[in-house]
Amino acid sequence: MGFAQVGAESGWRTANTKSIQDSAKEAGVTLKFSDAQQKQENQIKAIRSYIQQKVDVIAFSPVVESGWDTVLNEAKQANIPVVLTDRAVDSSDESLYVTFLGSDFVEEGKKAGEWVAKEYTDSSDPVKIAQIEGTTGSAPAIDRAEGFKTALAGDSKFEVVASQTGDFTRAGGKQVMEAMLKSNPDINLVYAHNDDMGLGAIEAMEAAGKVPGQDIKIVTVDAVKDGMTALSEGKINYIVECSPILGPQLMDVAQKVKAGESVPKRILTEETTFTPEQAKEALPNRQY
Ligand code: GYE
Repeated sequence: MGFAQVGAESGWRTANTKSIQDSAKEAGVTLKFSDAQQKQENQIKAIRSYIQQKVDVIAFSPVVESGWDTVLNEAKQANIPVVLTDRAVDSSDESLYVTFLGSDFVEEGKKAGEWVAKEYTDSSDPVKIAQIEGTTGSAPAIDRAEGFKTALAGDSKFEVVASQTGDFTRAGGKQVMEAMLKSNPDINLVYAHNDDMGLGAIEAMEAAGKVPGQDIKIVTVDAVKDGMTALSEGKINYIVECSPILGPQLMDVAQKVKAGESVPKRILTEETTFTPEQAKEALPNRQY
């Protein structure tokens, strides 16, 4: 298997890489692995080299949604099946990949928005929201924004006053939050598209003398260890889980595809949500 990973931008990604590498070993799959450092051109290069090496299966997590048709057609011409892992492409030609394995990001955004709606259900005051987006053009950034918006659309007291990308990194989240605190010092809530950006935002809030989780509420997506720890301490108020443990399912799918068996076109990951209390309970047994 040739696997073209996005990068090492977050705790989620590190856990995802480990899951893929460990499961390949366990399943006896020879893994060629590349890290694209969040650049599409690097992923395209890696995929082309896997085609040249005639691997049995190519799997990758597309850094952005668009611009894949050419290279995926090259894989198709070479008869190498492609498994989309974690993130989707926006291609209309579904014959370019055998399956898409990963989370429903729209649903995750909705869960975050539904929590916000519930949290402020008794208040009629305006709620000023700052959104820290994931990598521009990536499936999780697009879908998590959409789901969140949908969940809050019915109530005009919710207002997204600022929305900027933090590229899914802690440094990015911090930088964006610093700027937002200057332009919108009266925000009530931050919705960050992943834990790492939420953790960066916490640093910026504390440096500005605000108490994260109290002065400004925070909801994030992922539920990696550092995020769950901040949640258990009350610095984050709610986390929507997105599981990075895709390795075992990926190896299973790859082996079936190689054996000529059919697989479902969409394989969904099961996920939950966490309050601070639930984070405290879950943390001791959390593997990532
Ligand atoms: O939420 C974020 C990572 O694609 C689901 O990418 C993944 C996202 C995840 O950098 O932490």
